[in-house]
Amino acid sequence: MLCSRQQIVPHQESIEMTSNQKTMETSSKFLSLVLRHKPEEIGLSLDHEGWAEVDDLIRLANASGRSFDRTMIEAIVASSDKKRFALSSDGQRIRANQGHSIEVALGLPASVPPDILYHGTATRFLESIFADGLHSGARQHVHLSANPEVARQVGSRHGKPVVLLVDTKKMAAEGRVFYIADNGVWLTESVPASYLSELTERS
Ligand code: HQG
Repeated sequence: MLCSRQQIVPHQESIEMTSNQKTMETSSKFLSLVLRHKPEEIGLSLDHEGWAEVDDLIRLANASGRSFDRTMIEAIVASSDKKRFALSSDGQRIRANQGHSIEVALGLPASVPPDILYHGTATRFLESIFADGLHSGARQHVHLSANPEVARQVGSRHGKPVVLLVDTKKMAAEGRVFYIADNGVWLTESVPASYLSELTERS
């Protein structure tokens, strides 16, 4: 369900890009769209773990007017700054590593998080977050980062960034479950406000 605050913002664009980079960026956004959110946009089928057949993806993407081939897909998978996508070991299937709004079973094992993780958001969401906690909204999970700088970049996609400290040690001790995606992003169902504090110079 899309809440009013939930605008899934696609990847940030760099300021200067060559036309090749631009094509890769556009194609990567398209892959995010069909592998995380709307496979039906091109009639693609994902299995319950989120995998699509690469041959189907290429055929359907081309039928929808985009220029895709295996070389381009492999280049996007290899060059994605956030390792957004993974190919199966035989190279026949592809899926997004995380960030889905459609329900998929990523099959990630529960993992013990570091004592603290970070969540980047925008200042305009703070009041609501400290009232209701962090919710996954349109996505399947709340996304947390081990690195405050990465969290700040994630937050800046939504406005003036602010970084929240998440007391993951306490959450884990109280039985809350965490997963780490293949690209290092930490995932959890939700974060009640009592585990959150704002990262300041002093903290
Ligand atoms: C906020 C990118 C008000 C939450 C990144 C966030 C990430 C609330 C926004 C990945 C709230 C959701 C995910 C509440 C949460 N009240 N606002 N109670 N609870 N929010 O885009 O974490 O480039 O769905 O703070 O790197 O920003 O796409 O999540 O600001 O890993 O590969 O609601 O997306 O990866 O926004 O980003 P999003 P996110 P990609």
